[in-house]
Formats: sequence, structure tokens, C-alpha cells
Amino acid sequence: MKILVTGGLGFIGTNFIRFWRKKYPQSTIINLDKITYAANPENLNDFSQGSKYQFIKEDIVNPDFTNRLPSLIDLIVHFAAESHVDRSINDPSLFVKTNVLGTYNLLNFAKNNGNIRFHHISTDEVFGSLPLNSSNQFSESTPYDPSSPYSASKAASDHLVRSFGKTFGLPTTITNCSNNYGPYQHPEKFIPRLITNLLENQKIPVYGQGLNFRDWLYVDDHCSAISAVINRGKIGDTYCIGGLYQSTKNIDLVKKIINLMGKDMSQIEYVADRPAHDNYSVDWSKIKNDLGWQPQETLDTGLKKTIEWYQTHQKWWQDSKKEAEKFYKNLAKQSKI
Ligand code: NAD
Ligand code: TDX
Repeated sequence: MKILVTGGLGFIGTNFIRFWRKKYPQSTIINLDKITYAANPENLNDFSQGSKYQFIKEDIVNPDFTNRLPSLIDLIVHFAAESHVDRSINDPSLFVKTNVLGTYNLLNFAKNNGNIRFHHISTDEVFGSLPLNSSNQFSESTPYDPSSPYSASKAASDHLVRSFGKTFGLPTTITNCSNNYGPYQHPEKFIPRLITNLLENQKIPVYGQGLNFRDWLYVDDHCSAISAVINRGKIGDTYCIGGLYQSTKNIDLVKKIINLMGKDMSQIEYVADRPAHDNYSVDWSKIKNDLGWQPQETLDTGLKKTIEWYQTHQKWWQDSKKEAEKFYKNLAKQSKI
């Protein structure tokens, strides 16, 4: 099998390629990535270019990106995206380009090259927000109601994927998953930002009062869910994916990480809230009942592994952390203007 993975030098893409290689060593993996600030070109340095792995540096927004792709691809797994909500608030244009136009270009490629099986990675953020203190959850039938330019661009990409299925018969599936965490996540995101700030004895910024909640999914559990949908999912269907720890308030997560790292609660700093800050929790009973998937990792074991990874990979995150903190500083300055 020849599989094209987009965004394979980002967080989830890197973990997925590692997962897929282990599970299907005979498979050929083509990793296409633009190498934006969010990628780390060293992530897959132990994968040598050859008949079983090929890296192609390309931008999916440029329709000519397909010229360098090999023929006879069996499956596309589409991760490539601008993925950070705060950056989409700061400058939405790149989100529209990459997430909407880029997905459209990739769909066109799949349609024009023998209707390649297309699996699209999306997010629970397309469903909008649950009320604070609510015990409701998003499911496959929840109407779309995105809050940020990021989630709006992902919602648009989901609609395009479905339309190519319905109109052109492209064999598509979509997964809408909750917040991932684990190794290789950029330190701009909440959990790695917390861990790396604590490792550097910095304060940890909590937006608002820390009462917003998320559903946390260890990245390997996400990879096994994607694999289940690729292998056994119904063409044209959507599957919601979530973790074992649902409706976790940010402040409770912060306290857990502080305790696991033996640090002090005085390192918490409440800062200005994110505009349109929303709350998510995912009902993953469909994928459990239909495909037999369920998450394995508990938040404690997943966090322990993640903390250890950041402790032992300081070189990996130090430069991107500096860049991320510069971004946050500018964002804070702008919000005061
Ligand atoms: P990431 O930001 O870590 O990685 C994105 C990757 O895409 C990077 O390697 C980047 O270089 C590449 N990329 C960006 N623009 C590109 C372009 N124009 N052409 C080619 N490559 C490009 O993101 P992630 O956290 O790994 O997320 C992967 C996917 O999963 C995204 O589609 C995201 O919306 C979705 N998702 C992520 C989460 C999460 O918690 N991280 C949750 C739900 C869904
Ligand atoms: O410094 C921070 N302080 C803070 O309180 C940061 C970076 C975040 N937060 C809060 C905001 C959110 O409630 O933590 C929560 C998580 O924030 P992010 O890591 O920015 O993730 P989120 O906005 O939930 O989006 C993530 O999950 C869904 C991914 O970045 C998306 O790509 C994915 O679709």
C-alpha cells in the first residue's frame, strides 16, 4: 500500500507516521509537508529516504504541488493545516488558504487520480461550544457552529470533503477529534507550554479563570482511532474521537501537571481570556460501537509520558518555545492597544 500523509512533520502527523510504520512495515509512506513554523524537520530523521519512505517539501496551497507526487497512491491521510486557535485570531488569512484552499487542492488531486481513498483529520471545534458546567457532549449529529477562524476554516474543509464524496463519489471519511497531547507537540499549545514553562521555572498563563473545559486524547489513541476508521470505517461517514478524561477544566489540568512535576501552585498566573473561548467534550460511542475502538491511555499515564518526553528533549523544543513566547508577547501587546 502507498499512503500519502500531509503535514507529517507536525505533531500528530509525526506520531501517525511512526504508528503506521510500526503497524504496517511493508507500506510505502509519502510525507508531504510545507515545513511551517509548526513543523520540525528533525522529527523523522531516523526515517531514511528510500522505497518505503519519501519526504516531499511542498505547499498544498500551490496547486502545482501534485507535480512531484508519485503515481498510484492508495490512500491520503490529510493532517496538514494551520492548527493554532490564537494564531487564527491574530491572522485568519493563512487559515483560509491552507485549511480551505489546500484541502480543496488535495481533494481535486484525489478525484483526478483514480478517486483515491481520502481520510480527513478534523476537530471537535467545528461544533462550537458547550455551556460552562454542562454535561452535554458533541456527537456526529451535532450541527456545526464554529467559534474561531481556525474552527471555521476546518468546518469549511469538512464540508468540502463531504461534497466531493457526494458529488464525485470520492471515497472519504472524516474524524473529528478532541484535544491531543503527547510527544512532538509544539510548545505554543497548552500542555507543552505548561510543561516547558515549569521546566524553565516560569509562570504558567491560564486564560480567564481556567474554567473552560476540554476533552484530552493521548496522541497514540488518536492514531489507533484513525487506523480503525481507515480499515473499517464506512465510506462517507464521520467519526467523533475523544479521550477518557472529558470536560476537564483547564485549572484542574494545570494543578494535575504541577503535582506530577513536583512544582508549586504559586506558578499559576491568570491572564486575559481568549476571545470566543469555547468548551468541548466528545461522545465517542459511535466509533466504539461500530468499530470497536476505545482510548487506552489514562490522563495520569499519558501526562507522565509526555512530561518525561519534554524533560528529555529540551533541544527539540527550546528554539520553537522562544518563537512561541515572542508570539504570545506580541499578542498580549496588541490586545492592550
Ligand atoms: P501541527 O500544527 O502540529 O502540524 C501541522 C503540519 O502541517 C506542520 O507540519 C506544517 O508544516 C504542515 N502544514 C501547514 N500548512 C501546510 C501547507 N500549506 N502545505 C503543507 N503542509 C502544511 O498540527 P497538529 O496538531 O499535528 O494537527 C494536525 C491535524 O489535526 C490538523 O488538521 C488539525 O486541525 C487536526 N487536529 C488537531 C488537534 C490537536 O489537538 N492538535 C485536535 C483536533 C484536530
Ligand atoms: O497559555 C495558554 N493558556 C491557556 O489557558 C494556552 C496556550 C491555552 N490555554 C487554554 C485555552 C484552551 O481552553 O487551554 C486550552 C487549550 O488551548 P490550546 O492548546 O490552544 O488548544 P485548543 O484551543 O483547545 O485547540 C486544540 O484542540 C483542538 C488544537 O490546537 C486544535 O488544533 C484542535 O483542533
